[in-house]
Order: sequence, then C-alpha cells, then structure tokens
Amino acid sequence: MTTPLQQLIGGAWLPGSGDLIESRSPSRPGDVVASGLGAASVDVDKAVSAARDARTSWASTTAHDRGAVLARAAEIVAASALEWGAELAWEEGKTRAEGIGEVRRAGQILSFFAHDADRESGELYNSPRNGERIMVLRRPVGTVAIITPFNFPIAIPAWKIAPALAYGNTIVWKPAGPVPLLALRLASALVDAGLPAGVLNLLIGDAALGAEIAEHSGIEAISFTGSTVVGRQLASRAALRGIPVQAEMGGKNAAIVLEDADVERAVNQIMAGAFNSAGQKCTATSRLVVAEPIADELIARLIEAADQLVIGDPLGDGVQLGPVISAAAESTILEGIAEAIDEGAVSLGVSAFTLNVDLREGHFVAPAILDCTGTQATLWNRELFGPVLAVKRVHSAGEAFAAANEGDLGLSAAVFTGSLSHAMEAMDQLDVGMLHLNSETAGADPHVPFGGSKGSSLGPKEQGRAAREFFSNTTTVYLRAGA
Ligand code: UN1
Repeated sequence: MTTPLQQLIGGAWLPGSGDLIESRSPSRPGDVVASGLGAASVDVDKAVSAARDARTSWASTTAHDRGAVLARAAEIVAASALEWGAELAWEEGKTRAEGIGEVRRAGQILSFFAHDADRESGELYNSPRNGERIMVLRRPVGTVAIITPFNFPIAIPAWKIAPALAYGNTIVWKPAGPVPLLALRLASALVDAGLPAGVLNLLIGDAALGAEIAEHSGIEAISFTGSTVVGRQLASRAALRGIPVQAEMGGKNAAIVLEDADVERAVNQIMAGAFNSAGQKCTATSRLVVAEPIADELIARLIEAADQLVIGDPLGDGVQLGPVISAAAESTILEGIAEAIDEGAVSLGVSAFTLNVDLREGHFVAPAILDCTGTQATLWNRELFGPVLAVKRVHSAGEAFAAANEGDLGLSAAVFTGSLSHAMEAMDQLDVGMLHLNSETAGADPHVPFGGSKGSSLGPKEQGRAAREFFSNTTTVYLRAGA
C-alpha cells in the first residue's frame, strides 16, 4: 500500500508545491512505497520562517521539558519497531532484521538525548580574581538544516535531530529522496510526542532542495551526512556565509587481520562489516588487509561464506543480502568492479545467484571480493558503497597499518589480533575516527563520539558529548556579585 507523502511546515502537514515524488522499493521497483508532491522554494521559505519563529519559545522551554518530548518520541519509535522496521526494509532494501534493529536504535538515541538534561550542562572554573567565578554556559545555535542520507533512514536522522532538539534548536530537515517514508514516521513520532509547531519542519525532495535549504539565509548551522564531494560543497558555501557545518562523509574502512588473529572471529566480523546492508554504510568494511601467512586460509573462508549468503527479498525469512538502493547505484558498483579488474585486480569468486522471478527488476548485486595486491586499482581508495571487498596481502603489522592509511578517507578501521602490542601500535598509527579491536568496522553507540579523520568528516563529531559541541554555542561568564 502506497503511503501519501506530505511536508511538515509550522506544525501542519501539507502537500508540497513541487513535483511528484515517488519512493520505490529497490527489490521490486514496480512497488511505489510512498508518493506525494515534493517541496519547492516557496516551501523552503515557509519552513525556515516557521523554524525561526519557533526559536525563542523552544530555547526557553526547560531542558527537562524538551527532553520529555524526546522520551515520549523514543517510546513511540520503540513500540513501532516491528512495523517501521519492515517498512524500512521495503523502502531502503536492508533486511527486515536490520530494519527493525535500526528503528530500535533510533529509539535508543532519542532516549539518550532525552536524558541529557540530567547530565552536567557546562563548566565552572576558578578565577584569578578574588570574589569571582568563571562559568561556561551553553546556548542553542538557532535554526539548523539537517540533511540525511538514504542508508540509515531513521537512525542518522535521530542522531542529528535528537541532540539538535535537546539543546534547544529548531530544525528544517531534508531526508534523502529515496527514503521519505521513515522520515515521515520519525517526524510523526515527534509531533505525537508533543513537539510544538515549527520546531521541526520536514521537507521532502532531491539533493538540489537540500542545497537550497542549506544555503537559505535563515539557516544558522548545517548538519550533513552524505558524500565527501557534496559535504565539501555545502561546507565551502557555508564558510562564505560564516555558518558552522558538521559533515559526515565517505569511508574506505579496512579490516586488518594480523597473523596472530582469531581467524574464525575475523571471518564473521568481516562478513558482517562488508555485506550487511549490502555494504551501504559509510562504516562498512570495504578493504581487507591480511597478513600473508594466514591470507590463503582467511580468503578461502570468506569466499565460502560469501557464496552461502542468502540473497533476495529483504523482507524474506533468512535473507542476508538485499538490493542496493537504485539502478544508478547498481551500475556504479558493477562499473567499479569491472574497472578494478581492468586495472589488474583479481576477482576471487563472485558468487552466482538466482532470484525469484518477482525480484528480477530489483537492484541486486552479488557480493564481490577482489585481490588488489600489487596493483594501483582505483578501487583501493574509492568508496563504491556496495557489497565489494578489496583485498591487499602484507608482510608485517607496519605494512598493514600503512596500507589501511592509504587514501583520503579515515572513518573507521578494525584490527584483528591477539597481541596487545599490535593493538597499541594500531591505536597510535591508524588515522581513523573509530577503531575496532576484534570487531567489525561498522556500528556506533549513542553515548560516544562518531566521525572520522581526513576527508571523512568536517567539523565537530556526532553523538555523545560531541553532539553538544556542534548544536550549542558557549558563553563564558565572569561572575561577581554586584555589591
Ligand atoms: C553504523 O555503522 O552503524 O552513513 C552507522 C553511514 C554512517 C552511519 C554508520 N554515518 O553509514
């Protein structure tokens, strides 16, 4: 059943003034999941004004009362996990289990930030002058643009929107064009939880609409997740206007398996990291760096496991690998694989798979493992955002860390080793924002910072206390009694 799409502007659900938007299931592109009129420039103006008008009253609502709205929304989201998780799988293409897991995670994120009012909210310093104390207070930034990607249609929005609201900001949110349904669900949960009109505005449309919102003169900060190219474009234009940007962008994350690793564990974690969500995570494992003495065994076991992956309808029982998001994504991934082979990479058994007739139009891509050792294959440094693992064999831990540090991205890495010395060398040598020792490269907890180094991130990190850095400004108060 197709869900009607609407915009949320100033507390009212309205049809957009733009063109018809349809979200289609990537497993059965004939299925229209949601449809309605998208937003146009006039809607952007209205949404930004509504958000600006709501600033003062939301900022002066107590942190406790703002948190209470988030707590109620968290309950609604958690209670809807089975239903919305299935919708997510239908619209985005990750498996039902992953969809349900993601909706639950969104609930946990809302809940974490709901309780931030109960944590410390600033700093207190001694003064070098008698009778004085120095405080650092936090105030909201104002009206923020939030632009989110297709691959986590509810968790990433939750981890931007929840702290933005908790710290007293108002929002204009543009979710990725292909996944408006889950955006509708999250926005409705917040409205049903009692969020006042205008505090959150939802506009549905394409990337051009996102740029228009971000560049609107009424926007005071931008939080973006998406590609490095788009993130840097937004950031460069924001710099000209002098507004802050938080951008989470690409990843080309290595799993490094050293000679002393538990191979069984490494295989399981690499399979999850590389092929869950069809590899469409900025934190996905897209590189494997393996010590030569165990390389043959590890690769053979990975190929065997990849061959056994159950590919099909993400809503089907036992399915492990669904489609990628679109026909364009499918072509980009297949072209990236072909290019790597042209450049000398060796394909290590791309599994053949058969699909039910009703899925033949779906955007399915077989898992691919390519040995890039000794080549200059572009694949080693280029994010393909699909179920593709590029491999390099190395002869020492030092060589492994150097291989993992190649390229412009530095989001996450995983090191599989039983040696504390190697683990500690990895902490010093890997230029990444998140390092997993003996676990997969993906995953993020709401109470700790999320983000990368090099080209993977710009501006303050997300989640945990880091979120407060971006979504609030400090005022340093020199406090003395007046008399
Ligand atoms: C995760 O690893 O579970 O866009 C989250 C992305 C990341 C989120 C990854 N910002 O894939």
